[in-house]
Order: sequence, then C-alpha cells, then structure tokens
Amino acid sequence: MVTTNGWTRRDFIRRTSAVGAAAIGGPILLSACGGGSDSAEDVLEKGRKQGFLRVGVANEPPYTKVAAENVTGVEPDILRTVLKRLGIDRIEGVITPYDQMIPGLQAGRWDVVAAGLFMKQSRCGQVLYSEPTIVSTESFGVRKGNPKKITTLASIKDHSDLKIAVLSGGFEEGILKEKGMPAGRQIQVRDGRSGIEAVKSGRADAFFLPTLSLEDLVKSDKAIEVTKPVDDAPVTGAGHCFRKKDKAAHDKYNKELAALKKTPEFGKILEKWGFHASDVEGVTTKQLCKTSG
Ligand code: 6CS
Repeated sequence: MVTTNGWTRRDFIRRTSAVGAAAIGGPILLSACGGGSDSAEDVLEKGRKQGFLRVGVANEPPYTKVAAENVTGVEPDILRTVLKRLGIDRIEGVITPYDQMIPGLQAGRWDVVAAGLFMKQSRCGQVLYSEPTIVSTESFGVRKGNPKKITTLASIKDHSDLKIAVLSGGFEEGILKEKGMPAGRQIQVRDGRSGIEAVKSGRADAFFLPTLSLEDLVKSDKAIEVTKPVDDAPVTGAGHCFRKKDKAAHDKYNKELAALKKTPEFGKILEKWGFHASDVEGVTTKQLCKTSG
C-alpha cells in the first residue's frame, strides 16, 4: 500500500486528485512506494526482482492515461509490452509534469519515462532515448470558428496581440522560444484542462499541444475546435527515456523494442490510441535528436 506522508494511497488520491496534485507540480505515486535512486544495479534486474518498474507519466491521453490507478496510453502500453518480453510483468505510474520527468528520472524517483516526451537536443543530451515509439503532430486548440485564423507558427509570430497557452516546460513552449516569441505572449499552464480553460476564458487565443491530446480534451467541448496539424512545427517523435548509467538496460530494451516493431502487435497498440506504425517506420532517434531546443 503506498503511503505518502502517512496517508494511505486511497486518502492521497481522494484528497488530491492526481491531476490536481500534478498541477501543483508534485509527482503522484500510483502504487507501492519504493526506494530512491538506484545504485549500480541494472534497472532491468531490479524490475525482475521486485516485479515492476516505476514509470513517469503525465496523464495526457492518448499518450498516457491514468484511470483508477491503471496506467495506459500508447506509451505505457508499449513499455508494458516490451518489459513483459524482458521478464518484468508490471509498471507503476507516477504522474508528473513534463518539466519534471527528466529530473525525476535522474533522481531515481522513477526508473523510466514513457510519456510521449518528444525528442530534442536538450533532452537527448541528458538521457538515453530508446528508438522512436511514436511520431505525431501538433495543433492549436482555438475558439470555435478560429476567429483569429491561427493555423501555423508563422500565423502567430508577427501578430503581437496573440497569446498562446503552452504547458510549462513542454515541447511546445520550447518551439515558441526557438521561434523568438516573447515570454509575455506565452501563457504557461500546468495541464491540458487548464490550457483549454485559458482559451475559453480569453486569457489565451490558442492552446498549442499535440493534435491527438487536444482532440481528446475537447471531444465533448463544443466551444473549442482543433486546427489541422501545424505544418511548420518540428516533427514530434518520442521514445522511452533511461538514465545514462542504465546503458546496458537501454540497449537490451532497444533490442526487444525492435523485435516488437516487427510484429503486428506493435501496430495494434498504436492504432488503439490513434497513432500509426507507418509514421514511425524508418525514423531514428538520431534524426529526432537533431530537433533544436
Ligand atoms: O514532450 C513534450 O513536452 C510534450 N509531449 C506531449 C505528449 N504532450 C505535450 C508536451 O509538451
């Protein structure tokens, strides 16, 4: 039973909704507590011994989804499948904001990140990414009818009156910074729901987030529409992140992931969540890690 500050897991989840607590910026354990950072023990060996690995997730469907403490979404489902092939039957999710995923991994608060943490130079320099698991697109969530005609990065860059909501520390925030958008025009939010509310309240003119995440967020919200994929945004490709000291485990994981990709099961997992195996075919971590930011 997880205990956090003496609370039982049920108390913890009841009193601080997973998203709420993540919104405050703290990671949320969804399972048994475990030790802190590893010593030199191979992380896969640790997983086999204790029967699970702890994974950093965001709870942003379809990339990661937490319901009744069950961690799914395209990334955890791929991770769970590969780990099973490596003799590790379970994963335990820890909900955390994107900007804490790598620091938490380095600190040993979780053993791997499988959250759709898109590859870019600054991230690739800190961790070992597996080969790509998904490639996806970015869009804008805008008010119905898209009154400000926000469709591409070029369409927002020169309109100094436009304010864009982004997840703090997220890939999209990095894109806007790379494009030279002043910080004053970026509305930082902690999670998807807050980004949608920022657009509905008029605090922001658009919410910049992956297309499939926006579609999941607004599926029952008629006030917001999702633009077509932003054609001048960088490619958003993700893999699973390991600590640099876990290179042996990373290499074993990559080998097993490559074997999974050759089976129909890989495509089935992606399609269940709206992704396509053909999009990631032939794409490499080396290519995606060239993305600036
Ligand atoms: O990699 C990131 O930072 C982005 N990934 C996802 C799946 N959603 C938003 C986030 O900014």
